[in-house]
Amino acid sequence: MFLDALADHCRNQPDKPALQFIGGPPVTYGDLARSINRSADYLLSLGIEPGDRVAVQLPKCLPFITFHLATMQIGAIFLPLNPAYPPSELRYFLADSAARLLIADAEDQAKLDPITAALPHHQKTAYIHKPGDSGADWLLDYSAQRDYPLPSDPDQTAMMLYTSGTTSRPKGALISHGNLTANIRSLHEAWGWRADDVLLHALPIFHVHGLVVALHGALHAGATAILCLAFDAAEVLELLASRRFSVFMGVPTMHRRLYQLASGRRIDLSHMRLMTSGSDRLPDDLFFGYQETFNITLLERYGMTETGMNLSNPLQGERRVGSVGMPLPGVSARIVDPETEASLPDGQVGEVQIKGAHVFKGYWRQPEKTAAAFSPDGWLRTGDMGMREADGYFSLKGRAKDLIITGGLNVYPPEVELALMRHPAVAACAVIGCPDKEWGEQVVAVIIPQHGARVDEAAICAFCREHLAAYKAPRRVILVDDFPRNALGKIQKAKLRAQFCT
Ligand code: MCA
Repeated sequence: MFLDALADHCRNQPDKPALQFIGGPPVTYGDLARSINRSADYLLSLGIEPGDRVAVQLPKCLPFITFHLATMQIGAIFLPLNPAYPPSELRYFLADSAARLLIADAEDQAKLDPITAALPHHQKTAYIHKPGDSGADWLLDYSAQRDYPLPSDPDQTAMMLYTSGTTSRPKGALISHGNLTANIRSLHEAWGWRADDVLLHALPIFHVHGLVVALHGALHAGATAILCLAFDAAEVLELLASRRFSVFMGVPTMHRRLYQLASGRRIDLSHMRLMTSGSDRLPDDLFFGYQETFNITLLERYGMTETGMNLSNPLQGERRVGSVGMPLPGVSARIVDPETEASLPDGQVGEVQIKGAHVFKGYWRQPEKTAAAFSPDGWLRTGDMGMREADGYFSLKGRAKDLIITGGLNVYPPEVELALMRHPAVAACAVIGCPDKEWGEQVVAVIIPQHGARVDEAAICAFCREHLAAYKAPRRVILVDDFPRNALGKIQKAKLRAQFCT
């Protein structure tokens, strides 16, 4: 499994750099093994047991990575949390997951203590001082020597990742060791990961993209990952041009910024073995702009939290503009009629459904939602619309679900609408995504104010930021007297988009 491959690299190449944060010292595979063992020893000293949830809300730093790997190593369930979550969202994730332990930045103690004090399952918050500087120095008292048996049951849950829902609060998607391993093996084969690869890692690590696809990818190959603390386009472009790297993964907003920064200059990046784009559709102009400016063809792929990666353009062969490629090794994909779930012929648009050993186990304590996620014959309903061409390439054609993707992050309108409805001046609202060149889409709130209420648009946006992570908050507020509705009284969002997304 993935952890076995990592353990082999730690044994066989202990002096090779596994990771290095920009500006920090290299962390060899031997160092990484010691840090993971110390972290595991610490977790066990607290009585953390297999199946317990260990939540981590830290910036991008070494302790995040070592606690991630150590949690999975002892059979517990790793729950990463975006540092941008405001207290109300955090409270929900910690309560719903019944996490026993939270590992967090000491700077957030005043915010976190009142939340965790009220949670019955919460045992402890381990605060790390300056997590970006100190590494895990405070763990020096714990043993780095003990060898912990690695989980051997592929069905054992390794990670829990919250995904929002179209009709409900976020759900914890349970990803097993077997899921992670199946997906990383597929990617290894399809993308030709090599031990001499050097990954430039500029993604956040609290999502599947940055944590699993990028970081696990490099570690599984015994390669080296160089990590930027945050995405700074100028820094990343300079590093990419330095010829020290072979792999880079980004979302379209990142690629857009790199492309715009080049502003017409030709910068040769053809030495890069692999540059991928995902988490949102890659616009055609960016695909061609990259070829022209950087002399490289981006490889677009398609995945989701519940599965990791599903489809990919080929490493060798045609990387087709507007296409997310073909199923990865071990992955099956089909296009079905969204009503009848009958398979559709090539060239027709329907829902994309996925099967394979990488597909998640289900949602945490939500058997009905888990059942609803699958067709009667066991295919995962992605909620994405797509089409298969006769030669096997798939392309995405919109969404069956009410979802906005901004900067590669999913925002579910009902979640924003719920927050808006808590504002006393809002009588009714509808949240839509409007196309945006930089972000892909922009969150826009269309509001009917309470009778006689004065609505301050800036205050509405600020109110949302108190209750939601900032990227979910509306960028624009539009006031209306009424909504277009269908015969059943349902708001017609397509009409709102046609009217207001100009
Ligand atoms: C930051 N802001 C955003 C977003 N990110 N607004 C909308 N959408 C966003 N995604 C806002 C901040 O709140 C802030 O607003 C302002 O933009 C600048 O914030 P900053 O932190 O400086 O932004 P940034 O560092 O420039 O971040 C942009 C980014 C980042 C680098 C594109 O969003 C990012 O790393 N996106 C990648 C997300 C990702 O990894 N997705 C994978 C999900 P203000 O100034 O008003 O406060 S996994 C997935 O989707 C599946 C599995 C898959 O297929 O990969």
